[in-house]
Amino acid sequence: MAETVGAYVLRRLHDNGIERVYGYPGDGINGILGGFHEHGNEIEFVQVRHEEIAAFCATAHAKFTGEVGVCLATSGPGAIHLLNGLYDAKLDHQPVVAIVGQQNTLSLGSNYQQEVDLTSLFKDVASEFVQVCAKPGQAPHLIDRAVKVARASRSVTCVIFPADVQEEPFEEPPRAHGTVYSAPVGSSPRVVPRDSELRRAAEVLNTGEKVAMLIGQGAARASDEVAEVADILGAGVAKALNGRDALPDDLPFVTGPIGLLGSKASDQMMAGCDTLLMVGSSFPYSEWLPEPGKARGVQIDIDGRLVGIRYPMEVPLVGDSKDTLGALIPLLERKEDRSWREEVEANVRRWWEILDEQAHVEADPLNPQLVFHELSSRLPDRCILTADSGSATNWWARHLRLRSGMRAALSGTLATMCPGVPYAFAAKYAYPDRPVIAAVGDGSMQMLGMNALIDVADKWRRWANPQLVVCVLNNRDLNQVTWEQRVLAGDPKLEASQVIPDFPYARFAELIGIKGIRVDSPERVAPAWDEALAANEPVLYEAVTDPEVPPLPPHIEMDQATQLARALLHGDPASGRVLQQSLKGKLKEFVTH
Ligand SMILES: Cc1ncc(C[n+]2csc(CCOP(=O)(O)OP(=O)(O)O)c2C)c(N)n1
Ligand SMILES: [Mg+2]
Repeated sequence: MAETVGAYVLRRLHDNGIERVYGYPGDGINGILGGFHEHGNEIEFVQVRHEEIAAFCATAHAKFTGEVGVCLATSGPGAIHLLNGLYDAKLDHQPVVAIVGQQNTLSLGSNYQQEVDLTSLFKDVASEFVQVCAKPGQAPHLIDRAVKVARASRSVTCVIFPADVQEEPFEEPPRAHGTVYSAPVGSSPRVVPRDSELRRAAEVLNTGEKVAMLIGQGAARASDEVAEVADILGAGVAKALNGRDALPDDLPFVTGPIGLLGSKASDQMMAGCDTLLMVGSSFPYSEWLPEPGKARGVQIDIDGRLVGIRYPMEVPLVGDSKDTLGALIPLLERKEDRSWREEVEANVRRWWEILDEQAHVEADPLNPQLVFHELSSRLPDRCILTADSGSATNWWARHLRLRSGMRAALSGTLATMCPGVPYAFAAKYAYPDRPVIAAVGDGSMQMLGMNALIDVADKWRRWANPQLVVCVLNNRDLNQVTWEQRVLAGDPKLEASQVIPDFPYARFAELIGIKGIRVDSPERVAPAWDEALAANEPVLYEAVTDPEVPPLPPHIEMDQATQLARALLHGDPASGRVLQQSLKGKLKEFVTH
């Protein structure tokens, strides 16, 4: 029997190096699913609870492996469910291919059931490439290009397969005018700027006396070069959240995260520097960078579209971060005056002390910072960390001291809720031997995390090392937004929108067959981590935390303090406790004016 287009699609994906597809079935993709009977040994179908989980998994695969992630969904509702996860990939510049079904070609345009204009729907998220396969002979080049474009432009691409085309016999395109032949090949070129540009950059960096570096995910392959450049220039290094595993936190000159969720040491470095070297980052919040005009700037990015769009850079260098830094190093002069570096390192030491103090402030029943503080010293070697979006992201960003060889990811730019557990699940598929730890809010857990936990409970026996801990902060609140209402908008907490139902997360875990641990007193935090990290099965670590511990930015402007005061005076239901907690938390460390 001739091979169908559906089976061919899988064969061609495999020829392009794809080994795994995350997805959910539907009759709009039955032709492709049928192909797994033939190609299931070369390319694995991983079924998850929700198409959004599939898209997050494909994104996480790309983030952790650097390879293209693939997700598969049916026409109409299935395709629509993928979108949020795909936008996460798009905004964080990850290569992801979405394969989606469509109704039969003969029904299209008739207002048919589940007929959605998928090309229009995907046009924005897959802005680099979205195409419909109308004839079998198109399948080779559409699959090849979807993978090539995703890889080369680090973006999301989409191929739409009408159900009837999937069932047709596959035929190579005829050798005729108007047809094309493609190959599943790609190349990763060495991209370095011209010598003259490198010399200009070196002049700026050699002239500066107080150099600050900011690195992002683009520096991930360049840790050694980043550390060497920082040493030569006597610089400190701050990290955007997407680049938090690009350099370990136990180096004395690493100031840690930057921005609202950042460290005071990063803030002090950005405020005091005279030169900024940004590597592989498009950290969006420019108010946390030096004042425009106050520092001379050099930026390295692989994508010419992304240089000089956050800070008025003097020398943009378009190139691979590792190769470009490598080419720059011989041109740099070692700074003999180390006083700036010493100042940065002193601020870093002080910041870790502040975090330690913050973590030990009493709260009711638990200070969420203590949960991360105790985890930090226990992080297993080579672990993979994932975070969701919420107040936990603050503590995850600040308190966890990553060591060399560890990995970390979150939804950096879309900052969507829900990727925490799906990312952890996909990390286990990519690296079944490595311990994985996810940090998730109770709101995200209720929104999608619990569904993804069902996938964990279903699949963990396939992993060589079953260590996967999902830490849920049970604060019965959409806490990050509650604090944004107070501090940014000056409004009291709106209970109707902020309070969420209490739920027994640890018991839920037990119910679906994995270990659950509930922690609601400070003495239990550390022993519970020991127990969770020693378990030979996935664990849900439920921490019952206090929503009134403020996730404050590293410095608070006067107007933010005024907004908070306004919120508290205007009937915030927790005003007494908020004040008490803020004062206990040595608010003064954070106030600048
Ligand atoms: C899909 C989505 N919806 C809404 C938001 C806005 N938002 C950001 S953080 C947050 C609260 C998350 O609550 P939870 O998961 O309980 O974490 P917490 O802040 O309480 O630690 C919300 C609603 C978002 N980022 N993504
Ligand atoms: Mg919450």
